[in-house]
Amino acid sequence: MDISLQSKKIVTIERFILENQPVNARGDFTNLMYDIALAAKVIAHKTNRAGLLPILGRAGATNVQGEDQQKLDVYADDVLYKLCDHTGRLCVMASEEREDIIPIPEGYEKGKYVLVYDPLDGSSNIDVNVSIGTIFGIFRTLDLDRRGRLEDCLQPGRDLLAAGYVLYGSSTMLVYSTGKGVHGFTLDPDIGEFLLSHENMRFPEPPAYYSVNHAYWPRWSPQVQAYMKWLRDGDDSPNLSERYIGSLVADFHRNLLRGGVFLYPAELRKPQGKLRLLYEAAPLAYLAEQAGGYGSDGTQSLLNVKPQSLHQRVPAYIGNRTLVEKAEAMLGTK
Ligand code: AHM
Ligand code: MG
Repeated sequence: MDISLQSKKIVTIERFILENQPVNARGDFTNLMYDIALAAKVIAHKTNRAGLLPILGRAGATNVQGEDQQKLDVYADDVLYKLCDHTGRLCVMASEEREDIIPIPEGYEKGKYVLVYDPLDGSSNIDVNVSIGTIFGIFRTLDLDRRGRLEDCLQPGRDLLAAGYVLYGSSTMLVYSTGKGVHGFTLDPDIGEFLLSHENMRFPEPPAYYSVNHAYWPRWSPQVQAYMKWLRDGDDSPNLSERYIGSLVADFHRNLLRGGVFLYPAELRKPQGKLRLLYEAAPLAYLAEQAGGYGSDGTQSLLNVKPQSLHQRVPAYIGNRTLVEKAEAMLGTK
């Protein structure tokens, strides 16, 4: 444990959630946030040992079963599911890892919330020890009967009650918003607690970075190419440096701290882009707005796009408001 007693206060995520819950809250929402924070710790415990399991497995053969060999993204999906399915707080879930909605199993009470998540985004980076993340969003169910239907999951980002991400990086951080600013917590692994480390995060001005996969240059429209040039050396541009990890949570987090824009544009032959609206683009656009930034599909706020299907993809421009509005202007849509 290495908590500096010079800091004014030490605030655990539990205390912060409790103190910031809506006045008449009955605790379900607060407890759901605890569940997610716990899932984050369990997943972090495993990701921190990525690469070790096969070694440890051979050494201590007693307790190594099939699940230790599981791919980490499947493991993370399972952890979130198993921590949330039986609590009576959720009505239905949806995960990037699963084709269909995830019903609450028979025999368990259903609650009024809907959880959508990408359990481990950027998982192709695991094997090369690059930061990865979990992204989540919480809606209220639209259904008084709490049947847990597809349409309860297909809500626009504008209707999110909360969204956040967990970054498994040099330290593990949980960053979330319930519509009252964006707050970041760092996991102290010794005491197993997320402690408030970044209160009220805002995209700084002037921004420093743009993040895009430049290898796709030939696939972009002339307007997208012109915008990329502007970001770098346009007349009234902040002359940004490029930083691209290829791991969405890590790229977004760096830009939130340093200022910048993350881009995954439409391509000429893939106009829908790559990112998933429900599990990736909408939650991060929600956080961006809460941090004074903006998320757009190039034509409109990502928060206004209503998903038509669970795994719908969408082009995405997310970061400092000035940079994203410039994208909309240069793409000729505004
Ligand atoms: P995934 O959900 O299959 O992990 O893919 C999403 C990831 C993001 O983390 C990242 O921003 C993007 O894919 C990188 O894509 P690319 O390799 O095309 O640059
Ligand atoms: Mg993903």
